[in-house]
Amino acid sequence: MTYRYMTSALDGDICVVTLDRADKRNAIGDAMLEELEQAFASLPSTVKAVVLAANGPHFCAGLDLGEHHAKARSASEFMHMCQAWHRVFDRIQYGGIPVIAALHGAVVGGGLELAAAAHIRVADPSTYFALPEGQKGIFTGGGATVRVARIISASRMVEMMLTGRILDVQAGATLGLVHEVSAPGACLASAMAIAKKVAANASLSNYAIVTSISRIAEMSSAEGLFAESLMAAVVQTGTDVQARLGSFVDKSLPKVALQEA
Ligand code: 1HE
Repeated sequence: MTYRYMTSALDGDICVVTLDRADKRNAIGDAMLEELEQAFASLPSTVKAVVLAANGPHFCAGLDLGEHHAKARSASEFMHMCQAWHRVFDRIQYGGIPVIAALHGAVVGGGLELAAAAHIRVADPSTYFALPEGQKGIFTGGGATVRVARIISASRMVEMMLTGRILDVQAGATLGLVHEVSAPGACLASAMAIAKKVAANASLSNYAIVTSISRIAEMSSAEGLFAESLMAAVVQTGTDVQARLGSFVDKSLPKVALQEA
């Protein structure tokens, strides 16, 4: 599949989806959003993890403000556009395939909303985060009030938006936006290494991890425990459970020990 604003390439059982609109800092317009949806909707069944990366000096500058200005969208047009972003980012988060984002430079506005839909975020030391919508006279519309607020807390997000505060990579790590800081220039390599490790897990376990934990976090304890037991029952009947447990029993599986990390 060829795209105008991104590339999608297979590296074994990893698919690398790369935002490729560096001249506009990977700002997301309507056409790019459609391509993003297509890229995640058309993952081959052999893919076990996705790395989401970006070309150019920044990961993503968020909504294409030039297009937004030119289109002068009505309230209902903007609502529909936001719902399209929600649909696409939901597909990324709940598609059942682990997504590892490789971040660098600006991860701002809708770029942060996109990164928040990924399951693991690896960041180059150059990475910084901001939600500058208030300064532009708009508001988040790509899911930040749900995803970013749940990661960093609603209170932190309110302060971040009111003040236009920019979080550097260390602040992002402290708040949970960054899971691993790579060596300078190595976020893609680090993300690929993590993706390979993740891809080696049982696919059904990965499916359960990426689809059920965030949803159960929104349930009551009673509902969550019930949902967990159902999910565990489904995973337990997966095809490679017996073989993997057998490797533990015959002691060929590596132990859970610090040196294995
Ligand atoms: C853009 C965009 C954009 C850059 N839409 N064209 N997002 C923001 O408020 C971020 C606005 N952008 C910036 O603050 C800066 O551009 C960056 C810090 C991201 C990058 O700075 P820099 O110096 O590397 O690049 P630049 O010179 O500012 O921009 C290069 C080009 O990219 C330039 O176009 P050119 O034709 O003049 O070369 C910029 O206009 C263009 N560009 N960012 C369109 N965002 C669902 S709601 C989501 C809400 C939001 O995401 S609001 C947007 C928040």
